[in-house]
Amino acid sequence: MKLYRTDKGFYVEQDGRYSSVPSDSWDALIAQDDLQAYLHSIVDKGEATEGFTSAKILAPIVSQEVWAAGVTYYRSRSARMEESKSAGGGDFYDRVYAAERPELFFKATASRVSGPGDHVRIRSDAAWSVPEPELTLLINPRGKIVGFTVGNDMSSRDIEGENPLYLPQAKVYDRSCALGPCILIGSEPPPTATPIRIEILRNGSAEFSGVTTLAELKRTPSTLVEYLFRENSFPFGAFLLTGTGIVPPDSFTLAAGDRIRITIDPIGTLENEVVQGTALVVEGLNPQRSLERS
Ligand code: DO4
Ligand code: MG
Repeated sequence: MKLYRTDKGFYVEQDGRYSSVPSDSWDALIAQDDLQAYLHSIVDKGEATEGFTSAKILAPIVSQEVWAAGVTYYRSRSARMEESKSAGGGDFYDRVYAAERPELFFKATASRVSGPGDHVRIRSDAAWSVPEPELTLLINPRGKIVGFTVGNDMSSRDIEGENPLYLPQAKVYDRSCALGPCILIGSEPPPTATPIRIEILRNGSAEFSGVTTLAELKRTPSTLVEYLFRENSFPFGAFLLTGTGIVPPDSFTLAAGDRIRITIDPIGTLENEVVQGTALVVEGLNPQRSLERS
């Protein structure tokens, strides 16, 4: 069962049938005690809705904070150790990969998040930018995983590699995160054999493609959530990106115009075009954007 946030309201999909969800508040909807049972009761009514096909799908976020886990795949550990070697940071990544406590960092507020079909941005002061395709958890205010979506943790590798203390600048900026296209409702993650795929198209042809599976994820989603909610409350719930297992070769950097497609089959495909420059900063800060559908 999938939940969509659109410019025409919220829709739930099951077996190809879409039903409208009679709620005005995304925040209240996803905080419901038994979201899954509630949505099932709507789907069971069988009121498939044609409106969905003409609706614009929005990022599935209103007031939630977005956090991310890092170095949860061996590939990420090795890539970070290499990029930060000359800054003396390599050892940190190895240690956090092996440690009991995971790396968790603040990633984005809703105004910095792009939905399906929106632009994502690369920083103008970065020379080495990559997308990071990540299974993303939706956690309700009581710390329970209520669904899953696809996340893109856009990152500036030269900035984070220069000094690990620059991580927030490498990770948090306008449109540095994309989420969507929907929330796959449930508390159990997809099977470990599930592939996470990325394809980056430049001028229409594949510039890079990669695949990993959830079997490579070193930590369980529930352990990551347990650490995130330690000493921290999230009145509107939170998204947690679970880390990347795909890192393009060091010769690769994103360019304006690239199209990034990330697919996690039971959820869907998140596609965004890359832009660089300041014009979108203004659009990204437009408060109307977050009022499109609260
Ligand atoms: O520690 C740097 C960030 C790691 C990260 O974002 C990832 O592994 O996905
Ligand atoms: Mg990441």
